[in-house]
Amino acid sequence: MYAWPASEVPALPGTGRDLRIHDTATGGLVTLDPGPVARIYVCGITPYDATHLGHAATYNAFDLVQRVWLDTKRQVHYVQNVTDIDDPLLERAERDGIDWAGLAEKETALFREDMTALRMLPPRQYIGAVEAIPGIVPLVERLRDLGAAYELEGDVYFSVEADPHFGQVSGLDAAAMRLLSAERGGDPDRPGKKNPLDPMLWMAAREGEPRWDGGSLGAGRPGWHIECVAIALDHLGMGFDIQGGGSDLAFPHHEMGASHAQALTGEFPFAKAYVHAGMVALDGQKMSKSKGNLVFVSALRRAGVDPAAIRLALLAHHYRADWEWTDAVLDEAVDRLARWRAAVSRPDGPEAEPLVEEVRAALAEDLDAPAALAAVDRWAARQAENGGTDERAPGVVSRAVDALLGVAL
Ligand code: 5CA
Ligand code: ZN
Repeated sequence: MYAWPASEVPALPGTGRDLRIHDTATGGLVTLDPGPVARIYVCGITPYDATHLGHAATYNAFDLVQRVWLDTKRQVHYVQNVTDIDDPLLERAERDGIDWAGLAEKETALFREDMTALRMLPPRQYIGAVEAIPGIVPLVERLRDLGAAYELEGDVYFSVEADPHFGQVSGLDAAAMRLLSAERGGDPDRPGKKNPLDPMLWMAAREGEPRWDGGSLGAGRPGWHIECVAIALDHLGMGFDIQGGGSDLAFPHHEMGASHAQALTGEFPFAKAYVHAGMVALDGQKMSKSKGNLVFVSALRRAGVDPAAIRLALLAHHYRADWEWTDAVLDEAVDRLARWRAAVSRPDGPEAEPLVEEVRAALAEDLDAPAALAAVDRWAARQAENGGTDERAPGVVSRAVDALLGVAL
């Protein structure tokens, strides 16, 4: 699939800082030491509805990761998927009496527009589950040949016991895993499974559902976790720097993905860090397509909200926090954008280099965007109160806000 156009990332004076970031697997901050090309995989949308602010907040976090890396003069190899075949998509298409593939295409197109408007950097590879199927089938066959997968009434399951490191991403106990598995697409109560937690790798064709050639697996469609593993291994290989997504993906999705890959290759780890963004809520509940309590990025844009203000609203919250979207959050972001734009539109101002260093330091320490915003606020306040004499300052600030925060002033 094609992704979306990249906005330019201006180069900044001085040098960027190495990222320290929270890793779910170790439960603490890790200093990543990527090579000249940092590698990141971020789980993409399941395109059965429009992009909401929860999605946007999660993609914003990983966009910041890229911006910190780019500031250290590294290249970034970023891969993202689109789960363009899965149960929720089929269920929504059935409910609305529309074609599942057309629905996926339409919502993916809208996602691209939202990402472009929000100035999110595009992935180098943007891969749909459907187009990944020819690569998924041999992986499932190999897992089966290794004894890490088994058949149950034509479906193929992964055996979680096949990976000695299973459980290390989420650190959850078996009871907690079982509960989450039932909530998040698993089938722990299906009779005949070796372990209730075992996830499906390949689902045999069901009456009336789309199906693909599965070679020796028979016709069917892929499970969810193996989709991301196939795409990540194909483009990034083992031991890439960050596997990213919202905190609802830590278990089972990222846990199972890591185990699939580790069982397939005999190598450890799948990713050096598992990074998870907090959940955005509306009216006290996690924003989710299944609950329908959503604020869509596209709806705000249609209502005339500047995408830069939407982005500032996201940046005002630490990526790991769970937070609530309210009108006040957006109003505050609109005010902040106006203050910043006024501050950089003057011909001179207070010295900018110390501010650039503050923003760099804040982001390098577990992506502390609220601290970065506070630093820019202080510069803008000094500009409003006393002004300054540095003629380069407004330009430097506006380039730094663009390069490091993705906000065009
Ligand atoms: N296609 C899979 C990943 S392979 C999927 O989870 N799709 S999704 O559309 O449900 O979610 C896309 C991303 O947005 C995931 O990283 C998910 O964790 C994140 N996300 C979903 N809801 C929220 C929310 N309310 N707040 C923050 N992030 C969210
Ligand atoms: Zn995924």
